[in-house]
Amino acid sequence: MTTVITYGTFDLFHVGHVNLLKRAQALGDRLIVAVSTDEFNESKGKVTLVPYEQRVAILEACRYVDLVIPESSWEQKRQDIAKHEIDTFVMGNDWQGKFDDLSDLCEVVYLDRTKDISSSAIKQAVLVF
Ligand code: C2G
Repeated sequence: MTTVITYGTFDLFHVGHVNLLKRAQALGDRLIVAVSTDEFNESKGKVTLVPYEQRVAILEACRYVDLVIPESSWEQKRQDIAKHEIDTFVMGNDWQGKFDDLSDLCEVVYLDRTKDISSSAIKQAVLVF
């Protein structure tokens, strides 16, 4: 059994997230998603509209996701990879190269982002509406 992991905020869940998760899940038998906690997002300088518990519930309802865990620090990835026996680490290519240091532990894959959609664009559109 091969296990894939990916990390993110997943605020205002949208088709870009779905496309990422679908392709990530296709790279193995099981997909784990580490969701940024509200506190971690604050440290990222990221304002989220959807609280952590709701972002977890939405991801757990996604057919491509097998397990959701909290992401509370930048440094936890190596520990997560060991603990969950990860074979493949996946991120969208806006992170291209940023996690290559993990390649001694597992395969590192960057997938093309879905064009013309983002949580921040949705926020902007809602504010204007
Ligand atoms: N994504 C995508 N296409 C989009 C928007 C997002 O493929 N149109 C991908 C991102 O590349 C990322 C994932 O969806 O891999 C989650 O995106 P965010 O919620 O914006 O995650 P981010 O804030 O980048 O947090 O430690 C890593 C961080 O937690 C990543």
